[in-house]
Order: sequence, then structure tokens, then C-alpha cells
Amino acid sequence: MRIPIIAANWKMHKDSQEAVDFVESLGEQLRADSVEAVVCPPHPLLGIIAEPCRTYGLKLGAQNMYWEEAGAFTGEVSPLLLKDIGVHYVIVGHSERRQLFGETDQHVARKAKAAFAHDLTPIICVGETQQERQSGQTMSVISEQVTVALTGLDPSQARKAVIAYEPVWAIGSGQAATGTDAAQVAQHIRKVLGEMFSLKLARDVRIQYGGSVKPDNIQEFMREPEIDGALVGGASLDADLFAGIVHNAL
Ligand code: G2H
Repeated sequence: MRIPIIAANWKMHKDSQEAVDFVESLGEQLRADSVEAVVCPPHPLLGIIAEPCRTYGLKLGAQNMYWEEAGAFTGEVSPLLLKDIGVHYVIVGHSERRQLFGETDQHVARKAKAAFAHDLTPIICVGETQQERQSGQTMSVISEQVTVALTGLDPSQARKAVIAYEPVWAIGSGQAATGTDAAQVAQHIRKVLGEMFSLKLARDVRIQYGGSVKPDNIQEFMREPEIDGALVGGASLDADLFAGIVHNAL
């Protein structure tokens, strides 16, 4: 049984007061929901919203981390620290990190492994560019990203990973994929997982769709049996909108 997971990826937005206000407003609106709701603020806000998130039963997620525990890595954040301040999830391999900060599949793999080593659950982002889709490479790109990211994980770890399918052309563009297209890719991800691990494990892994998700299109994705939730950017900045997504996902 896969529990739906809807995550708010604030990217580089909000200050401390806005963050606390959001969590309180969202928490009040979601009290009875049976979806796992995750809030992923910029790093400096993690400690500030950890307590209110706990109070409202919201999970805390980071947007990135480094794979080493400590050392001379200026500007990086350790999985030990994330764990210490109450983080549950960490997004790895978001396409903005891949495109703007040179993150490779190998980096994503090291981060996913380090997350599990510290009892954090990675939300592993994969997705093709517009050009890759147009040239018919979507499934091969996804296969490569998923295979490299999960190689070296124990089945007990891989089973808990969350995979976010985020077609790069749908991110922040207002042009979401169709539910059918997203489900086809999710099905392909399960095929890759089945070949790497087992069919049982492939059925257990949660797969999110991400890219221009809004309250009025979330149902298109959630009605697909292969899709277990969403990673939401722009529409996660407003507590009412994000609560609408969570409600409509049920
Ligand atoms: C994709 C998504 C959040 P948006 O990056 O991960 O952003 O919902 O703004 O397309």
C-alpha cells in the first residue's frame, strides 16, 4: 500500500515569518488528511519550521545536501545536520541542480546513498528535456537516470526511495505533462526498478509527478494508479493553493 506523498518545493523563496505563517495555515487546513505532506524550504528555514511542522504532522524536507558528514566543503550542508534538526526527506537531483549547478547522475547516486546512511529518505528527481522528448529519448534518459541513482542501494533502501518524475519542459512553464504521459513514464520507472531489484519492490516504490502541478490538474495525475503524489514548486508557495492540491489529491 503506497501512501500518497505531496511535497512543497519552495526553491529559493520565503523568509522566516512567511515560512512559519505558511506552516500554521497549511497545518490548520490539513488536520484530517491522510496524505503525507512534506515542506521543503531553503536550508536556513529548516530549523525555524521544524517545530511547527512537528506540531501539525507535516514532514520536513531539504532541497539538497552533500554526501559527506563533515569537512572542508564550504557552502555545503551535511546529512548529519539535516537529521539533527528533524529533516525526513531530501530532494536530490532536481533538474535545476543538474542544469545550473552541474549535478550529475553520479552525484545524485552518492547523495541518495548518503541520505539512507543517515536515515533520511531521498526524493530522487528524474526527467527528460524538451529536446530529448522530441527526439524520442525519454525512456532511455529515464532508464539511465534511475539506474545510476539507485545502483548500490540495498533493496531495503531502494524500496523506501521516492522518485519524482519531472519532465524539464514542464517545470515552472505552466505546461504540465498529461496524466497519460506521466503514467507511461512512471510505468517505465517501475519496469527499470523491477529489472534492478524485483517486481515486488517496483510496486512498493512511490513515484511522484512534478511540473506545473496545480489544484485543478492534480486529479489528472492522482487518478493514474502508477502515480503516488506530486512535487510542487510554484503552487506550493501559497498555503491555500497547496492545501487545495493536497485535498484534491485524495
Ligand atoms: C518542478 C516543480 C517543483 P513547478 O521543479 O519541483 O516546480 O511546480 O513550479 O513546475
